[in-house]
Amino acid sequence: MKIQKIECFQHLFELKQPFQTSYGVLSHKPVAIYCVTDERGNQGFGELVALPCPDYIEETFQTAQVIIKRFLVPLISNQTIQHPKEIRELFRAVRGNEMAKSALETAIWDLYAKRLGQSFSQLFSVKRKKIPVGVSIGLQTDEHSLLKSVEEYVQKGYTRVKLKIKPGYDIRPIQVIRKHFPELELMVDANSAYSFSEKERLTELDQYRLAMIEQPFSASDFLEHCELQKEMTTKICLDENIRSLEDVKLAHFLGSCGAINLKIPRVGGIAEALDIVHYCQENSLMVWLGGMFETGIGRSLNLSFAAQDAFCFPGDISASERYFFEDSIEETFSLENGCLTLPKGKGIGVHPTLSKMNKEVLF
Ligand code: OSB
Ligand code: MG
Repeated sequence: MKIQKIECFQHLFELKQPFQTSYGVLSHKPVAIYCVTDERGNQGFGELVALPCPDYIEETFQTAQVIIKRFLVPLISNQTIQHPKEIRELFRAVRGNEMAKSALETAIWDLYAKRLGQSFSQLFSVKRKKIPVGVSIGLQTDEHSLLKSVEEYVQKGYTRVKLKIKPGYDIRPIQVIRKHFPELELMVDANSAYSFSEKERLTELDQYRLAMIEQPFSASDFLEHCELQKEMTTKICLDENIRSLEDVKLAHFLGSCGAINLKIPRVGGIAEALDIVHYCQENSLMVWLGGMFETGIGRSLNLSFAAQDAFCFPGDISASERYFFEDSIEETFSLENGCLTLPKGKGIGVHPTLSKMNKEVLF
């Protein structure tokens, strides 16, 4: 197929409730949907999920847009490709910037699947029609709102709860949740908020039957995570650290974690994500699918991807109603018995609603 046109559709999505993590509050999320068109007029769509500030990883919404426009688009304009896996090679000259790469790479996978007349489920050899999902809860101001929030999501049917923590907001909230929800599948995510000297706070969490502790230390550290994992039964899960299969191999070799939070955009796209899933399966390393407050385009991809057999732990894939007042697609994904149902159409399987968005033709 030949890449004949690339457009960008932008919109600022307001969150229903501001989301607070150890690094800041998010009340609005700028989103860009990239549309890639081939010589037959087929279109593929990919979502840029980067956040406004460089406080999760280095990339931001704006830096990713510059990288896409100035460096990535010229690498694929007018190119003829046989398979979307070639995109990773074409992009190799650009270092890092995985979320920028993923926005285009996932769009080209969508385009490829549509040309073949296949859904992503077919392309990823997925047999499941629905998958159980979990929810990620931001830092809460007090115990009452924390419990109310957990209660609400449990009642809606979410099968696993992830609580954001930071030093000083960790042991107590977990005690409170455990007291009221002794059987809940519960985990925490620190988004690199801890230093090694604070590791006793983390080892103390070992007694609360948490499914895992996500990313306590810095995003480039493998050694301190390894030290901590040696001292704990609870699995350490790496998120920010993992940008490629190489990172997964290093973490596994050193014993820095017992689980990987895989996000397609954080590893540069579907080709790398598939390699990671394969490696984790071969090496019995737990892998599950994380989220980036996606709108519908990104969410539908996540759903099809997380339905692969390798994923046995509920992903951070919320129902459509959870985050935003509006969406980037016509369809809505609703919770039924703790599960979301996979999209059925070709490629990402949903219909983008781009008419209200700001359009820019990049090529
Ligand atoms: O650390 O997993 C994270 C959202 C944005 C950036 C980083 C993270 C998150 C979440 C929410 O935890 C996941 C989601 O529901 O999309
Ligand atoms: Mg995380």
